[in-house]
Amino acid sequence: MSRVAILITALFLGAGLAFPAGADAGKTRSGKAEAAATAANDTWTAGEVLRVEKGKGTVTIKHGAMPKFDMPPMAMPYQVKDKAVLDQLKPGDKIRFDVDSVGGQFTVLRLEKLK
Ligand SMILES: [Cu+2]
Repeated sequence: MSRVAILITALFLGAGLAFPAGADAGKTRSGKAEAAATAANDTWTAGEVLRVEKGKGTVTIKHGAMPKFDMPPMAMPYQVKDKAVLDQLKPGDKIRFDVDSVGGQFTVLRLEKLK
């Protein structure tokens, strides 16, 4: 799942760079607008739960690239805004999640399990 997302992102970036400004300006503009809209609307990142620490209120997630924060694929612990979510997670769960910086800490705002 995460590899597919990375591949799609790479394709968008590649397509944006492949068209030089000039002769095909119209095509370039629409292509870039489309890529930008996709990036802006889709802030979900695919990942897998590695560890749940209710005491700390964190979940450690192995995740794909997160363009929003210039994050490469990695595994790291995240704070969770809604601690009740931690009760529904276990290591190995495939998820998608959305992160924002809250008080200087990367915090999971939304999280969904994938089947
Ligand atoms: Cu990360």
